Amino acid sequence: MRLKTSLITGAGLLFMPALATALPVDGNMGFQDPVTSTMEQIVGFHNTWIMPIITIIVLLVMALMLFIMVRFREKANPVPSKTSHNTLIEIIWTIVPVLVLLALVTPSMKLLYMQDDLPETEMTIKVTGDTWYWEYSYPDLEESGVESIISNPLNKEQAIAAGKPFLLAADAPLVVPSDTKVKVLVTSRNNLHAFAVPQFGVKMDAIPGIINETWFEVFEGKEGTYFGQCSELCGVNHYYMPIEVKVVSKADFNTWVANGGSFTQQEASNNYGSGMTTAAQE
Ligand SMILES: [Cu+2]
Repeated sequence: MRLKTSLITGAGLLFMPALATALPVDGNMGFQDPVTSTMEQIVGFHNTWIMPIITIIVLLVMALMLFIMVRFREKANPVPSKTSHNTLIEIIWTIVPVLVLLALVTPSMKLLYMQDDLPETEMTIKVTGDTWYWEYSYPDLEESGVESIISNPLNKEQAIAAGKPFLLAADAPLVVPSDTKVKVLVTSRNNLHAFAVPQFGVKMDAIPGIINETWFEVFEGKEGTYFGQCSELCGVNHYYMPIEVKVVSKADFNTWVANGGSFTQQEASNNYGSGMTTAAQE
C-alpha cells in the first residue's frame, strides 16, 4: 500500500509544472500559481491523482495493443483462434474501470461541493455580465458610497502603455481584500457569460434571470493583480471581455472603502506596482 502511494505521488510529481507563474505565459505547461485553497486543491487533485491514473491507463492500453498486434498477428497464427468470449476477462474489464471511476469521482465530488457549499462569508460582491463588459458591485458597501465598477477591456495601445497584458487587462479592476471569504453573486443582463479567474479556482456561469453564487478567499501575502476572461461563448466580442482582479490587503481595502471606492492617486500606483511585482515574481 505504501509502495503504491509513493508510486502515485512520484508519478504525480513528474507532472508538476516545473515553473509556476502568476501571469499566464505563452506555452506554459500546467496551471497558473494557485492563490486560494480551492485552486490549490484542484491543482493537487490533478497533479497527484488524475494525471498519474490516466497516464497508467494510456500506457497499459498501449502495451496491451502492442502485445495483441504482435502475439496474434496473421503470420504467427495461420489457423485463427475461434474464441468468442472469456467470462473472467469480461468481469475484470467491467469491474476495474468501475473502480477507477469511483476513485476519480469521490475526490472530484468533494471538490465540487466545497466550491458549491458557501462558508460563512465576510463580504459579498456582485458580478454582472453585459455585452461586452463586466459590472462589479458591492451590495454591503453601498452606504459607504462605493459605486459599481464598470470594467471595460483595455485596447492594445492602452494595455502596452500600462504595461499590462492585452486581452486580460481592464480599465477598472474588481477590487477585493485578501484573507477574506468573499461571496460572489454572478448574473447577466443579456446573454450567457461566465466569470472565471483561474488562479482563484473560480468559474461561474452568468445567466440572465438567475443569480449563481460561489466564493473565494485569496491567501494573505498574495496581494496582486490577477486575470481571467469571460469563459462562456457570449457573442462577437467574447474574446474581448477580460477580467482583472486587484487583490489588496485588508487595511488597503478599508482605505479604498473609506475613500468611497477609490485609492488616492499615490496609493493606487504604489499598490498596483507592488502587486504586479508580486505576481510576476511568483
Ligand atoms: Cu463571453
